[in-house]
Amino acid sequence: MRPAGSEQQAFEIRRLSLELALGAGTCHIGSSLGIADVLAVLFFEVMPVDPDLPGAPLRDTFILSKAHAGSALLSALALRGTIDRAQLEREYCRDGGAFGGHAERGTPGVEISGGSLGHGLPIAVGRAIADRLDSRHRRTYCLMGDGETDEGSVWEAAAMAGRLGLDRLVAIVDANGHQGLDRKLADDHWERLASRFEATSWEVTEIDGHDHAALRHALRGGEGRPRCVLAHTVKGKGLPFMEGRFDSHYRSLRPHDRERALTALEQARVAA
Ligand SMILES: Cc1ncc(C[n+]2csc(CCOP(=O)(O)OP(=O)(O)O)c2C)c(N)n1
Ligand SMILES: [Mg+2]
Repeated sequence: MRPAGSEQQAFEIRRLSLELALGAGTCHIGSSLGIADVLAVLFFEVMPVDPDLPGAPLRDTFILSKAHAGSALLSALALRGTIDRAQLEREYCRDGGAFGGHAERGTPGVEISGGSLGHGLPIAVGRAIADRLDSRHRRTYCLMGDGETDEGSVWEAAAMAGRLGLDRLVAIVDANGHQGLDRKLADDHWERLASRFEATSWEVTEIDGHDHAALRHALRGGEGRPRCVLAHTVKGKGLPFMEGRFDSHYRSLRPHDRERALTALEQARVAA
């Protein structure tokens, strides 16, 4: 069956991320493919972006803390019309181009210059506090890697958000069990991670991060407390020869990989 709605957009995010990786010969492709469903539901259903007013003050805010997956965010923004797709395809990771491998502030729709992990949540908490003080009723979403939650700054920010009951803040943890090139998390990691958020007064919901109905429901936010969405994903999702593999983290795709990769992506979609 042909996917529709946000499922179709997730496929398009994957395909464009792949095109960017092929064009540039570089990219954290596994990390980008894994979060395509989260971004599709956020950008096309939960948190619409006005293409004419990318910086409008009343829209919800999305912060990609794991900025090495920037190609997925840039793809979502291009598909949403916030940035120019042709320019993105031409200039992504090219000398003198407007778009680097990590998403950077200055690009419409990109809120922070990331790269150094552990900074997105503290910034998101600051945003949520400012919104509360200024009576702005928008949500702030922050997407982090599971490995990233090893950073102490994440927990300082989480403790403050919990204490202040920032209920318009939603942290999404991309729970793929991979932390870069060679570490897989222990089986009881998720229980311990959830307990840690709960201990700082967050509401935690654990879902399949590729299930759009579950994402739709979870991403609408919590009541009275900040919400953490533990979204279980597969690194490299959508490209069977990359799924769950460590080397999908930073894999250079070359022009001769093009047909195999795009065909595999299409076939995996038809099979889903
Ligand atoms: C503070 C910091 N330490 C190390 C790195 C190098 N680094 C880039 S991606 C990555 C893996 C992070 O794992 P995770 O957050 O789970 O993201 P995933 O690889 O699963 O997308 C690391 C260690 C970094 N960018 N920032
Ligand atoms: Mg990870």
